[in-house]
Amino acid sequence: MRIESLTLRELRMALRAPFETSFGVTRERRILLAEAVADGVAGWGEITAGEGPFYGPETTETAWHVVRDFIAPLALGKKLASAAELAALLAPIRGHPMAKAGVESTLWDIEAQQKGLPLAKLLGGTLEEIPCGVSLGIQPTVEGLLEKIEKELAAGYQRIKIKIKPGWDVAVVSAVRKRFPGVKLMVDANSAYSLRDTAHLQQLDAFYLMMLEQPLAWDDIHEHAKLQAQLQTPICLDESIHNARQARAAIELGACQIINIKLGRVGGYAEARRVHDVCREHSVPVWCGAMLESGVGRAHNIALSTLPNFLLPGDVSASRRYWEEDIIEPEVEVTPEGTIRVPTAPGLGFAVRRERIEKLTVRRETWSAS
Ligand code: OSB
Ligand code: MG
Repeated sequence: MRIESLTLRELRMALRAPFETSFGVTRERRILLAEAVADGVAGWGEITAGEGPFYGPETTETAWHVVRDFIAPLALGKKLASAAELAALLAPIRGHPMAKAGVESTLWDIEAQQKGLPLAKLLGGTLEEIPCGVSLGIQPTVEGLLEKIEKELAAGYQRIKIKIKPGWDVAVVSAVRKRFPGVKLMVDANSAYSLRDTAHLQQLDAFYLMMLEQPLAWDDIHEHAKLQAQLQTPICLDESIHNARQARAAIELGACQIINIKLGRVGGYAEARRVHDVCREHSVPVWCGAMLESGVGRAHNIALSTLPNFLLPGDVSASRRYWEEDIIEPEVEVTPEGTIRVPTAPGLGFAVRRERIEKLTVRRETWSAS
């Protein structure tokens, strides 16, 4: 495939409800969509960088800069045998995995369309339905959180993840456990704690959680190993894992027992599959994390979640939990059993609603091969 053009768009999309984590509150997303054209076929991807550098170092603005000034010049006009080859072309760029992944994923969509395959099949996915959980932000009150959980369970979701931070942790988890003793439950700290909190975090062991996600620093592996040695609850790493090498280090050091894979955080499908494979070799289960994506990123998350070692319910859930109206058709829906059926049409398997995208676009730039 020869990459003829690349278009980047910024859309403003208001969330139906604010989403609060230990690092801040999000009310409106600045969604970045990448559209590439290769051999006359258009493919879509989403750059999942946040509005600010609070989950990871990338932002909407850094991603725009890196795509315009470095990724587009390296990719345009290049002839590739497959989408999997793009990562090597982009390797001279250090970091900026979300910017790279957003562009890389457009080529996987194109290759899947060219081969007449659903993206999941092109990736080597085996699941026809993926198990779904929800991620619930920090709420104004415990009672409000319990009501939200009740509603998500009634919708069928298979596991509940709650965001925690100092002051919203042990007592909240205790209340949730009391009300929902049998539910698959986990917590995500988004790096809100330090090793000094070890005794405090040990209290979570009483609630038989599936896992504690990213308790310590966003760039740490070593201290997570020290904490895991003193904790019964399995640690899951999110922020700290950017590639297969780091995944191997974390597993071999005993820093985690589970890994959350996000397409953006690891720089695209090529690396996501390598992280997946390293985990599988070590019998470490993975699940698909999410970043409040629009339908485009959501569709990619569904495809990724079909790989065989995605053994735990992920954070990929229905469009309507986030948006009044999504930008794909059909919207992502969840079955009463708490699963998403993987589309069987070639490529992403969802149609991109161009007229709606145009309406929401606040900035657009196109670069073409000469
Ligand atoms: O840590 O998984 C996270 C959202 C933004 C940034 C980081 C995270 C999250 C979520 C939300 O947990 C997952 C979702 O529902 O999209
Ligand atoms: Mg997380």
